[in-house]
Amino acid sequence: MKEKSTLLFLFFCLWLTAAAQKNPPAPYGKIPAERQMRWHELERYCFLHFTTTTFTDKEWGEGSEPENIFNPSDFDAEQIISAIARNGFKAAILTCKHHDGFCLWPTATTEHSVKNTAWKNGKGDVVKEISEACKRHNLKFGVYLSPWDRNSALYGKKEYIDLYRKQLTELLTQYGDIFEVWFDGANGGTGYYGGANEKRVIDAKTYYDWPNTVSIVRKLQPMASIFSDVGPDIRWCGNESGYVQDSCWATYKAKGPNNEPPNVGFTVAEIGETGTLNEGEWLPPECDVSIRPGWFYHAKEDGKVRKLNTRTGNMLSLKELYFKSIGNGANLNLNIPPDRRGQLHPNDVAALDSMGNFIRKSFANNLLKHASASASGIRGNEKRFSAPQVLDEDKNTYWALNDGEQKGWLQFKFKSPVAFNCAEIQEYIRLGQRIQSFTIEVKQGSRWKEVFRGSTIGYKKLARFKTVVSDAIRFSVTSLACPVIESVKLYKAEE
Ligand code: FUL
Repeated sequence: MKEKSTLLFLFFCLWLTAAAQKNPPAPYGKIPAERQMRWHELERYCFLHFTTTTFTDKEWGEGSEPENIFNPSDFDAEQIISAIARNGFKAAILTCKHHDGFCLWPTATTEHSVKNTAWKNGKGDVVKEISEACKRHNLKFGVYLSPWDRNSALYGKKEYIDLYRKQLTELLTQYGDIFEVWFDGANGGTGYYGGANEKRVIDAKTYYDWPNTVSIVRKLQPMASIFSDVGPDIRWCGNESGYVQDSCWATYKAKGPNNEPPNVGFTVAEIGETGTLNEGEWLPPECDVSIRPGWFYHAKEDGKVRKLNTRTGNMLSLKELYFKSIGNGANLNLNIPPDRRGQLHPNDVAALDSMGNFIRKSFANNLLKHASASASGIRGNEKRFSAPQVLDEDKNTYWALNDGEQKGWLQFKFKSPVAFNCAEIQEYIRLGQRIQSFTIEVKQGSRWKEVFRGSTIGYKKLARFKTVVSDAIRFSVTSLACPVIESVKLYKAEE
């Protein structure tokens, strides 16, 4: 009798396990919020650094610049935004106020703004014109508001935090939907500070009281993702050179120097490049990097704009930027600074066009559209978790294995051999980032030949290898929990 009930119980457990495989896998670890999902899908956008330093030829303004220094001779938001839009960038983030404290909009909080310039007789508003051009071109718009303000007499005091929050509130209420709010961690110390001309050192761990500033953003723009060294939605990638490591987790637990608690402007930067496995929050990296050596426009750098294929000094090429950021699961925030006219310089436009063309041509033709797909297994033997689900355009379908199966493969076959050199793989990250390692092999005669060995995948991985000609490709994974692959594509990218 006892044996019989044990047996029944065992069958019941087996049935329960089998039944569970009919359902989608449970999420693994931390997963993205909806606002972060929207942010991932943008992939690339442009930073616009523009302020008094465009006219003084400096990078960091001191805060003492007379307002009238800001005087673009022919500001043209349409010229700027149309160049960004036609090259496939999905948004623009404007330095509404940089460290010099000069506000590009007629704020009520300070006299140090466009309203006290001769530009447009003090009636101009760069934030308005850029945000409206973004709307016309169906781009999202984001704001950078430097916490460090070298102009304000209040900087360093409690009152400055109130002023900063008022400025943020103006930006978040007067210019439509904001997709990203960018909090810079730089705090250099010395400044004009209303004429005091002194060094003001703040405690980056406490002074800004970030949680209360974050709640203003949440209240006024709930779908905006907030960027900083520590998130809460997007993390700094840890460098300004435009890359994350090949092995990169969207999850991230920041560390402060000397094991102190981390904060904005107070982290061990390198951890941003890799993220942290099984630790911290879903905090994917953004690579912010300039198309020129500096963040602001300087005529002397006109010959140093990044090139598509070759490095400029030690600056990565535009192609490298693309593959080392987006190709490793990060987003790319490529800075392209307006010049003294208030337009993008022709060299920068040409560079942007070359990058846009490269991406458009390289990724226009997904060769797997003509392939058949099979897999090492299918979760619950359900069609909705089968191999062909990675080939459709539906972002909500995927291939998955049974719980407990952490290794598996997908195989794609062509009717006749094709030439290719780049695979694009996406995990279904709404259920977490799972893949720890993978290989890509191609069939050569009767043997499989490995052409790529990689680590993480996450939102997107671009695996590049030497052009091969083959009629079959196998993608094998090792996963932290059963693999959940949303899409696999194959391209012959331009060399
Ligand atoms: C840094 C700033 O100091 C640079 O000027 C630039 O704005 C860059 C994006 O962030 O921390």
